[in-house]
Amino acid sequence: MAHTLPELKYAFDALEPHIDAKTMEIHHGKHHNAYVTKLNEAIAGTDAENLSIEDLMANISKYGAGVRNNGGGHYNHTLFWEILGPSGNEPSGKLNDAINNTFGTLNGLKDKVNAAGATRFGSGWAWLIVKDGNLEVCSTPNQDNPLMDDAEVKGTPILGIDVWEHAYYLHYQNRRPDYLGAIWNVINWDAVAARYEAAL
Ligand code: MN3
Repeated sequence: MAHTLPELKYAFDALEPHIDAKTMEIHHGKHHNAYVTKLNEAIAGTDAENLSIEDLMANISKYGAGVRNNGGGHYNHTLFWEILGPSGNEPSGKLNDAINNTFGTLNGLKDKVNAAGATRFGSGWAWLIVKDGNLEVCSTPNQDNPLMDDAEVKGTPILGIDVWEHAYYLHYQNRRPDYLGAIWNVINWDAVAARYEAAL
């Protein structure tokens, strides 16, 4: 089964001014597209061709760096586009209760995710995951993610923030904390809540 680049459900400029249109266009059309192309090349003719992207992540230790980096890149960016959106709403329902129970407030959660992203050296991702029914914040290097069978902290990702420089450099240059501060204006919490309920 060949993997395909998912279409964005909003325009490249829909997340302005927090994420600029040029960054979105390059990030989706060039970076993510390259992960998909290289993943398909890396799995061609192997048993990995028959696995869903989630099953591939859950068995990633059996495969080489090409499958890991490009498969992780495809999974991570697919999730990223889904949990972003122009409307910038607030968490509600069960997810909101869980956030308040675990982190005190929504700002408590944001602080933890921002700290995880700001302290991830080099390139990687900051995550909100469901682990044993509870919310937890962690980060991963490169294109790794918490679904991988050899991840340091394992769980089901429900929100992921890309902290590679390609995600923010055109608009924020080296100011990763400014990007992390702004991205909360364009989180689609309905999508995060749907992922949360599915993970329970
Ligand atoms: Mn990226």
